[in-house]
Amino acid sequence: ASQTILSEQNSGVLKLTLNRPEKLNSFNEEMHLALRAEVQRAHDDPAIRAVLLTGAGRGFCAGQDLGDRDPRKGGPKPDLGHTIETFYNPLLRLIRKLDKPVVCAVNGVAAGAGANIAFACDIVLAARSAKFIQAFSKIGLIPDAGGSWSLARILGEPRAKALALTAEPLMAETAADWGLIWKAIEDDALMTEAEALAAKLAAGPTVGLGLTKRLIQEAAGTDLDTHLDRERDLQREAGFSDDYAEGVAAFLEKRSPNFRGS
Ligand code: T3D
Repeated sequence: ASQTILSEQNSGVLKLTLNRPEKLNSFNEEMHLALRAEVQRAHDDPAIRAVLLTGAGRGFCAGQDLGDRDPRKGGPKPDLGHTIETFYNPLLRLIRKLDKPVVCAVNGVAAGAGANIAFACDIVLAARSAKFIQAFSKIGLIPDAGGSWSLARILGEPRAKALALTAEPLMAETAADWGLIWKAIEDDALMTEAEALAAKLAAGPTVGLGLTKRLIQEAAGTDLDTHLDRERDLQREAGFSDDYAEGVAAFLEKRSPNFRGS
């Protein structure tokens, strides 16, 4: 197994830690492949009911490892379209398609694709000292890993353009005020809170939570009329889940539900 991703599975939560702290957890090929394999495992294994993504050391993730892109080493110019197609796009699609909640605990600086991978997760908590940087413009690139899409969609053009064109750091608290993330949290409370949240989601009605994620993601790309039909269809599916029956029974019996994720 790769040491670039630390993987722990506990009570339905798959905790994944980006683990190249000396390079601020920037992505080399090994880490790309290891992270994708772990998210795929979350997809395939019914015992996994939530994912928690974080970083080792003082940073969350500094995007692509630029040491692997050193132009001074000579050779042809790299085909970055190929690496996006091979690594970042499949990862982004996998996170968005995973019918289970993905919590991201941004423990420190998140730059380039590192910031945009965080924004693709479902619930993002960040340490108050963490900052988000669209570092791409500093090296002549465009925001990838879904960044130009999520920033424009969440923030609108004025803020999206300013962040992307200037690469100015955005502090966690402002990111929360702007709706880019869920919450900024005191640094020393981040992991406790993120783990509690992931555990709570993993003990939840997994079918209903997955369908909820799907519906909310679909909403921006559809009209209300079409979307009302989707809500009907997915509510039908949720209503057939065992966890719905358990949720209603528990309510009527005035006790806590015991959701099994089916
Ligand atoms: O190539 C493709 O496949 C296309 C896809 C691109 C996706 C992208 O993500 S492009 C954007 C790549 N990322 C960046 O441009 C960010 C580069 N890093 C930084 O700007 C800064 O490191 C930070 C603002 C993130 C943090 O600054 P600071 O001062 O807190 O830390 P530092 O001293 O710069 O970094 C600490 C160490 O991590 C340092 O190594 P050293 O000197 O102690 O041996 C630094 O070189 C290393 N590091 C940080 N980021 C990267 C990195 N090494 C390789 N690649 C990095 N991206």
